[in-house]
Amino acid sequence: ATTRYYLALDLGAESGRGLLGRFDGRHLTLEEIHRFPNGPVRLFDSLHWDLPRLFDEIKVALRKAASGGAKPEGIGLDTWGVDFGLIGRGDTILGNPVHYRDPRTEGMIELACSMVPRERIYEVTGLQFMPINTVYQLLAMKQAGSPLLDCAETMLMMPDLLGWLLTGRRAGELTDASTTQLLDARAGAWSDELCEGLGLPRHILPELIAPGSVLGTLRSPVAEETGLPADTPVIVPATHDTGSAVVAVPAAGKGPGSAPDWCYLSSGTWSLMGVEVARPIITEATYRYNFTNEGGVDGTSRLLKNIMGLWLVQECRRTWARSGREYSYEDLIPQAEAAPAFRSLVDPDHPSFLPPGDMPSRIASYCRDTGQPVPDGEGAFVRCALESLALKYRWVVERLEEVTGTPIATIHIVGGGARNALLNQFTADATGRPVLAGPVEATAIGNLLMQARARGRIGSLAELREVVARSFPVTTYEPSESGAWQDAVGRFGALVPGRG
Ligand code: LFR
Repeated sequence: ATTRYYLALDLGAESGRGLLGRFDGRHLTLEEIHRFPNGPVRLFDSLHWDLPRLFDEIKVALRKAASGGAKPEGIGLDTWGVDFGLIGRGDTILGNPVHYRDPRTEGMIELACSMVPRERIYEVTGLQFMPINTVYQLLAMKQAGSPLLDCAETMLMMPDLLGWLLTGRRAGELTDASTTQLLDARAGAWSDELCEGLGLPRHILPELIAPGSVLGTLRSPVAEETGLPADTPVIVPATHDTGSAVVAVPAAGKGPGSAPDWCYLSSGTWSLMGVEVARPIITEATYRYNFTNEGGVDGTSRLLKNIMGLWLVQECRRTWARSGREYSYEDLIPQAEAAPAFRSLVDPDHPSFLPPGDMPSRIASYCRDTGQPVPDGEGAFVRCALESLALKYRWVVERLEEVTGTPIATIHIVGGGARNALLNQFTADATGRPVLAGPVEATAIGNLLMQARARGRIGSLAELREVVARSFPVTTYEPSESGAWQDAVGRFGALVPGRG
């Protein structure tokens, strides 16, 4: 069989990678050809992404692909959601994209809901209310009288922005557009009603294109600089990383519209937990639980919830490192295992945990405020974070079942977090369901296989998932010790506010 090559550029909040995929029609193999760190850059009081450097790293990945001799028949980009850049006249980049953890969005949900009723915003978009959503970032710019908003011609989400730098074409890929909370979830089109109601410039929102489309080919300066042929197509996968990750869940044989008796948990900086459904589910209950409906491939929807995820641990590690205590996960996990069980629990999604900064002291204040002992020592903090995440997963699974009316038999954990065996076991134990962990590289795999599909090498989403199941191993964690978690489930439930 002919082997074909694809290049995935997968950018996360902590790091970015270039992965070369080799696909022989049945199996996919991966080779990481480039990796680089990512993170916020503080300028005065705001947090930015370093767009020029990110684009430069992408070009390094392209160059490495070219010098390796493989001629990819596609290049695809995916990144985290909600963040964007603005483009002005003459292809001027208007500032560096602002990081979603920047405090500018404080109070913006409340402001938006005073202009358009909260229920109406949800009814149209089906999106969970989170301060990080694009719509609140735009509203913050408008409130601040940002001169950039006045001269913007086009707003492009991060993957679209990088795709524009590669190809020169301005377009908005649908899955990432769905993270803005400006998209009409059912129509799959920008909501004129919300733009008007919130006073946001409708004209800067780009033409929308579906995942699996060809964005364009490389601009000739990019081709020359990197050594890749100028006719190399840039294909949009699900450019929202979570969308790509869910594409690559190895639920063999299950395609869109089939009963969601499995759920996914895409585990990276965030934990995104939910089910794939044939159309958005926007009900009183999903509103109350603040569940989101994000756009997927082939018209599917991801009914899910954002859970703060391993960010809690990442930010603890950064805090400790600042005081000279550098720990790897390999150091921390055994300490967490040795720490006493169920001593202190937190709701991982408490708003105080969202911004960057000293995480241990925020966890400590949460424990104090809720009458629990403050964790003593690194292991105890990590144990608290992992147990609390597992308990939140259970909370979400139960509500997903309630909303869809379908029992969830298994939990597929994909992404870097699937490496965390302790958290996987906690999740199986807390939820009483088997956990299938892997692949770790789901996002890049979904990106690569959507490119292969766009080139006609794979048929349906179900077939694509069979390729994943065939190509990458999965580790099963059976639930045990479920009894030990019962008391913690009750204590945890009391910490989660009604809206969740
Ligand atoms: C995961 C993710 C989530 C999104 C968050 C912020 O990487 O894309 O889906 O809610 O990052 O963009």
